Amino acid sequence: MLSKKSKYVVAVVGATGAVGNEMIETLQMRNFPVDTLRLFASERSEGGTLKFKDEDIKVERLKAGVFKGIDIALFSAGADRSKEFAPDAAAAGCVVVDNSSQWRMDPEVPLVVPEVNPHDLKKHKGIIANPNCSTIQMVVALKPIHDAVRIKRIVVSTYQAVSGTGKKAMDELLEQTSALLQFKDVKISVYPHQIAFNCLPHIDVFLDNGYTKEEMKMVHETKKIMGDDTIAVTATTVRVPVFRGHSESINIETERKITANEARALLSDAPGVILFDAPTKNVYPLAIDCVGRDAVYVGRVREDESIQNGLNMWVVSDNLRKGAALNAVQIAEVLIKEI
Ligand code: 25A
Ligand code: L14
Repeated sequence: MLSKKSKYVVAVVGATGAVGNEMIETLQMRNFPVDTLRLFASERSEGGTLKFKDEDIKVERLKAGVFKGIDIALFSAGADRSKEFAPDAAAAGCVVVDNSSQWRMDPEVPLVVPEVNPHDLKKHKGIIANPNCSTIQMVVALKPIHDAVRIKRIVVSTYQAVSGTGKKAMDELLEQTSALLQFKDVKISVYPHQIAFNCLPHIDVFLDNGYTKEEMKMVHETKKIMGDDTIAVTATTVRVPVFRGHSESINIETERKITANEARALLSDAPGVILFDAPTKNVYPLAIDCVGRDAVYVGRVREDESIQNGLNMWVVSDNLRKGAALNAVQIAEVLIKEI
């Protein structure tokens, strides 16, 4: 368990990946009290270095036994590595904040968005799960509305950036776009189809019910984070040719009536939210404007005229930042504040 210190030994597991890199940057930017930073990745990256506060830090290979003496480990090296190494890390006294899908629905593991359910952190037993990127930005925007008028049902469609899949997917979008503009053949490797100039209704694997795993993560994780199993959620998750920043079209049905103006007032005071909603001036959230920013941006707030109590909104955030690295660092910040 974590004990109170002025500075902590922190590890980033999967440090060379898209999310890992962002974690290092976020620790630096937020001035997290780091005593020593340890960086882990696979043998491919062993011996390389990454910068943290002008210091070159060696990348170490992740293997059994490395977590002794580490206070907090931020994991983002995929579910298999989390399954293999997080329990060992926790047993060695290290608190793990895990960005993979491995532990999220485990009843013993808190699934936390600090703006929504920080109290769930108290129950942790060494592993804390960081939710899916699309779910995080959605619950940050919907929590104040749920508290005010209770959300009965959510219908969400996502427009997700390629960086969620990692660096190789960003390279693929760039290479395919460049090839097409030069009238060359495109190479397809990361996704099952061409992503440049296209939209793929397919994120993560397909399940027996016809939904993708990404869609079902949004269903299950939303209920767990909100602490309310009665919210009905249905999702369609779509990959779009955007490098960074997930956009979401969200429709909700609420128990009690809320007007668009009342919803805007709630959202403009909500923690972690920036209301960006002046459509007559062409002001609404855009993925390209959210890159490198912390907030969840909300716009296009409208009453759903097809039902009694309904709203539509457009929600955008940087998937590598609030959707992954920032949320993980914020969890670590709450942890060290509350011991
Ligand atoms: O298993 P999952 O959950 O489905 O996750 C699959 C991938 O999704 C990303 C992450 O990719 C992960 O690998 N991911 C997972 N959760 C995510 C989330 N919540 C998420 N993305 C967004 N949100 P990534 O590229 O972002 O990060 C990969 C990191 O994990 C390290 N890693 C991989 N295997 C490891 C390992 N670390 C320890 N032990 C292992 N066995 C990986 O380090 C990276 O830091 P690396 O050293 O393997 O990668 C260094 C460079 O090599 C490139 N590369 C990746 N795969 C290959 C490769 N090069 C050659 N051949 C390959 N097969 C990478 O581009 C990287 O730059
Ligand atoms: O956190 O965009 O479960 O490919 C897995 C797939 C995050 C993003 C997760 C993607 C994700 C991801």
